[in-house]
Amino acid sequence: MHQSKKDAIFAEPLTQVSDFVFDQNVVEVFPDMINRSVPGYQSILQGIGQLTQKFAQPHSTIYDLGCSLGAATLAMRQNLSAVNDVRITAADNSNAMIERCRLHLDGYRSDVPVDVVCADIRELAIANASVVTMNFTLQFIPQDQRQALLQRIYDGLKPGGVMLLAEKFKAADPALDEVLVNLHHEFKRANGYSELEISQKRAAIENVMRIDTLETHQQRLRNVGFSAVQVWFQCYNFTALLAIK
Ligand code: GEK
Repeated sequence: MHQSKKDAIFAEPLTQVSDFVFDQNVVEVFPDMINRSVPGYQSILQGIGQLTQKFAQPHSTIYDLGCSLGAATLAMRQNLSAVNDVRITAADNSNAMIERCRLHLDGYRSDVPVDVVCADIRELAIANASVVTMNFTLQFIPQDQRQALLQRIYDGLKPGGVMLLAEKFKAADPALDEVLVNLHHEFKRANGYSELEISQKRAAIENVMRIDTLETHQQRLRNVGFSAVQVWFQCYNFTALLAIK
């Protein structure tokens, strides 16, 4: 990973906080932002690599949907070298992210081909897949479109294939949710974010990132056909699930 600049996007008071967008300013600080904001991010990437090694099938395609700078693609690619005739499609609809992602992946050697595409994942064809990763991306898809997207992923997976889904979630009980939210804010404070940064980021993200309960995620995965659904990681209100076809 290139040395990332420090995220100070919300450090100064803003008269009006606009909706969050994945633009060039965010690209410049993205690795620092996600590492200081998402508890367990590195552990989740490591687990994605391990699970990819277990579930990748020869002659199949591996997908990284909402790839940003390609961190999950890299984690998967490092664990794929021994799998025969496999390729990765990494997709994101932010052009700024995709351009930097290409540069970033070029910085590492691998025999596994990667197609980096600028596309809306709601329109991307998914076929012959053995692993589909959505690492903190479904939360940016409108809630009423999530099931249709998951259905297309399920339909595009081969039998025995896996979907790796990581999301911020909310606890069904409001009092317990507050406990988790506070733990997360303490995590951000401990990583150097100020109260102002935490509250302005929250205002910027609330219209673009809608979070579901864990139960909603699990039910939706079952609704589209996944028979085996399992949480494999959780830290505060951040979780990673695997769902096997
Ligand atoms: C990581 N997975 O580092 N189509 C394609 N991309 C989208 C869409 C869409 N409809 N909506 C949002 N995105 C990465 C981190 S970040 C998570 C993923 C975060 C993209 C968006 O442009 C951004 O790059 C990514 O989803 C979400 O493992 O910033 O919290």
